[in-house]
Amino acid sequence: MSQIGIPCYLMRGGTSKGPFFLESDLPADVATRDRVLLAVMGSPDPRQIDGVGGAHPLTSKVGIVRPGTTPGVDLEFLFAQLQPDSDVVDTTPNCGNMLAAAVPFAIETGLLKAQDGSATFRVLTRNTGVLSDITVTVQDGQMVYEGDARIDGAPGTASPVTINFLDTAGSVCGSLLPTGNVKDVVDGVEVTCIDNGMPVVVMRASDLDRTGYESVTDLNGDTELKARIESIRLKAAVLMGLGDVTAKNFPKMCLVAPPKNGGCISTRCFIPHVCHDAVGVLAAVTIASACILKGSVCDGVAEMPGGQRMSLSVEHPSGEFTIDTSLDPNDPQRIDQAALLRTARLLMKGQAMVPAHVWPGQATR
Ligand code: NQM
Repeated sequence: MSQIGIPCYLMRGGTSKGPFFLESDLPADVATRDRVLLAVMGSPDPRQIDGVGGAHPLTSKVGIVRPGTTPGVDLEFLFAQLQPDSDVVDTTPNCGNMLAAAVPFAIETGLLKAQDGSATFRVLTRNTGVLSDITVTVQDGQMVYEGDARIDGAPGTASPVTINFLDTAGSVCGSLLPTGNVKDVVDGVEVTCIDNGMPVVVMRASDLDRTGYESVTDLNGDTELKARIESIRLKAAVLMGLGDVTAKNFPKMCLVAPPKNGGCISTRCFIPHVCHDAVGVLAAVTIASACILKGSVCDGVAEMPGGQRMSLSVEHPSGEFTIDTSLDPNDPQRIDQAALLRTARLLMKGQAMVPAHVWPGQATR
């Protein structure tokens, strides 16, 4: 007694993981829903010891799914970013990694039905209105998880989940270059403020007296660098029209350096206060977009293959992330479609238990 059980599927999506819920299983009232999500994850607490969160931003994520509500949309996904040590539930940014688990979750729960073979669904990310076509493999009506696809940042191989993003420019900020400039100077550092699915402030690592090849551990311990980056972030966000982002999870802050392993650029991304072990999906799409723009801080740093369709490999601390881009024929400096490979897996299913007081009026079990 005195606990409420909520149907819940723990999913890995790309290089993130977290609980997934049907929207209809959560409180309709947003304030109550957020209290429930905080209780599920065990936030705020740096170890999230009283919840299922993994004490890291990449494992403090929640997926909320419902059927499509407009013609042509099969599924709707809402992403919630929580943090180990804060009580904020942020549904303003996208997450392409958690998105990779949305269709597998929907097949698991019977929300989507598919013929055997390769199945593609159109998914709306409600956080920003971004549409994507997501392809998975189905056998005997069940999601196939085993396969040969490999993504850096997740061990082993699995069945591919391909995501084709259709319209990412200005997802949160309203335009690709929200300051109106391809380059700005903040705190004496040249930056490119850009949003092609994720608001990102791109900076040359060398302009901050770093190589851009430092380890995640070294960067997370570099308090002087983190303080400079946070100062730039707060000011750049105002220029980007995002206002006071003290409690927001964007813009992400990305240090770039010339590629080292045959890719187009090397990255170290702060999300925004912890260095990512890899790189976010839409952050990578956005950084790749900055590489395409003449005059951005990536110009002269990135090594670009050229052509109207480019495979851009974004190097990160645990490998690389390839994005197959197709450029807008009317503006060859813009990506109009970005396709990429992820994998996902159902890790556990059952009920998430929360103390009864966080959801007043709901029956306990
Ligand atoms: O940029 C981390 C992740 C992400 C977000 C973050 C993401 C994206 O790796 O689309 O996937 O930037 O906080 O899951």
